[in-house]
Amino acid sequence: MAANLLEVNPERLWDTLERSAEIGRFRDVGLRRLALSAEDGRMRDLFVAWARQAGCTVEIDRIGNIFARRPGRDASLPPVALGSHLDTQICGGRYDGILGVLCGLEVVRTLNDRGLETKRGIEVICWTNEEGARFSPPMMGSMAFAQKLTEAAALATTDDSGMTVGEALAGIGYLGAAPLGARRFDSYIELHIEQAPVLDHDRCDVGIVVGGYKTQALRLTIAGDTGHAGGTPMAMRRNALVGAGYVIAALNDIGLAYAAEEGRTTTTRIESFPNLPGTYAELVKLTIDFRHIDPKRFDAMRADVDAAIAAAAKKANVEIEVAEGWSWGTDLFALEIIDLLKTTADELGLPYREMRSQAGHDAYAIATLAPTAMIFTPCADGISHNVKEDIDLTRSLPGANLLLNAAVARANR
Ligand code: HGY
Ligand code: MN
Ligand code: MN
Repeated sequence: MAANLLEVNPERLWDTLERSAEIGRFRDVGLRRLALSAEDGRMRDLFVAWARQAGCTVEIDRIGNIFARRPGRDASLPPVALGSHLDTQICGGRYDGILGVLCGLEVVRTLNDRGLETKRGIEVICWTNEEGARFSPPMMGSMAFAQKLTEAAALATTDDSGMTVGEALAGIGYLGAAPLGARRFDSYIELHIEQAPVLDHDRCDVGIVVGGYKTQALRLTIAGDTGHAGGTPMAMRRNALVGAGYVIAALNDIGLAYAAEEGRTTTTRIESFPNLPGTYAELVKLTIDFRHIDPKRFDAMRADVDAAIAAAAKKANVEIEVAEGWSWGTDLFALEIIDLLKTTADELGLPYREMRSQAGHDAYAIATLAPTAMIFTPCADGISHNVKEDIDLTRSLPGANLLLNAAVARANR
């Protein structure tokens, strides 16, 4: 490696990851660290302590986003921002989001080791509630920061227990003072595990992400009528759960039909009322999610999804109301950052592949504010949002070193 190129400290990075995985441990190897839970609060406190020990100033904004800045020579210049999220899914893994935040911290620690000062500062960010598992929508903190979601709407969002985001933030001490979006970034580079099997199966250790799969969530309200499970003749029933069943099966068939061209469909959440033995459903709420690498084919997929919903309503003799949920993807990341990553990877002698993200990330919202791109590192068989999520540190170090050297090059340009 050329003399001026830097390397992270593998032992320290691994130790930091292992210590973070002790907070919210679930099913032994996984994590349950839902956004704004007590576990999320403890992980945030640990990250803030680490950042301060590394000489960073720390600010918290109104939605709990954490900004840990290592100052540069010229404080008038906006920093190079790194980071991701520390919250997890309910049966989450130890690396989704966390690897990106802690690789950002490792960049700071490595610069400290070498006594290197950069022209622009380096800022490591922890975005609030990327997963949207407890409070919907996903990427709440980064979208509120980018004004894609109002502060009031975000703070008023409730979880299944009725607690609001504002109450939960106050409860863990992260209802910050800094106004949303008041900070400027020179650029944003997010390192994240791929959460799909391409890099792992291709034995490639670095993905340079140029954009995302077009993604749409829909919230379906399926209305029928309840009745006696025994006495009601089949022909008289308007069972909302049957309507949901027809939608779920048809949606999966569409996903299978588009799978070869990189389409995906998923039914992610169902709520049914009364949901009791002896009777059947008068109301079902269903959340579905579909994605495609090609925006044009996405539109064809959407037409098929709409037709399937209409057919299910007819067949089950129920009404189905469709509300648009969150959507993202396709936004190309900034060519100047993509080129920086490619040039730096070449200097480091790192093979890489250009790719699109199948998952949503905070980088999508931040790409509307500053030149942005992502680095993917492999995870075992692409497993994620599952406690079996796993990485091989030696296959993650190339991405971490790419992040380090690209961030320094960008900060000193
Ligand atoms: O659904 C997503 O892609 C994100 O991980 N929440
Ligand atoms: Mn993530
Ligand atoms: Mn995730």
